[in-house]
Amino acid sequence: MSRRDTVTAYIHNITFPYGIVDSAKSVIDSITFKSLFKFLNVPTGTYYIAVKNFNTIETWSKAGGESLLITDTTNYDFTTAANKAYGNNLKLKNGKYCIYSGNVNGDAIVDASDLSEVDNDSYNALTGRFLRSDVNADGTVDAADVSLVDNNRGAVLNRPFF
Ligand SMILES: [Ca+2]
Ligand SMILES: [Ca+2]
Repeated sequence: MSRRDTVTAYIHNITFPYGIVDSAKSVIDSITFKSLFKFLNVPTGTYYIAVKNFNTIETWSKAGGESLLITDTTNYDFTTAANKAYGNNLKLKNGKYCIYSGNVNGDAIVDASDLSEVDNDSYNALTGRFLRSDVNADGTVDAADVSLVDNNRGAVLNRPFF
């Protein structure tokens, strides 16, 4: 991660239709890769945790769900193993399992439409903070971003239902 970034975490029921029980936004630290989310409406139980950032693939926690206690803090670390995400939907990079970036249009897949948007913005040499096509978050949309989206092409949302 090259900067702190806002992530939304959703708590989903473990059974069909996997409805959202609660959600919270927080900022992931670029050094520790940690963030604290406060959920005020989640009874003790087993849930899926889904996380989404503005240009990543939404990523769900491992199959079977996670036990959350109403009275306590639960730590969930996606970075330690591929199977921390539902369907092993993580990419190993520099020793950490990472959420796929490059989903600049915020749908469920990294594909040609994302690539096309980044390619256009790269051609126009867009600069600025928090541009969704600036996938590596360095403030400029250029060939490095195009390459990153191209590498992640085919990454898809993976969850217990479709
Ligand atoms: Ca997309
Ligand atoms: Ca960039």
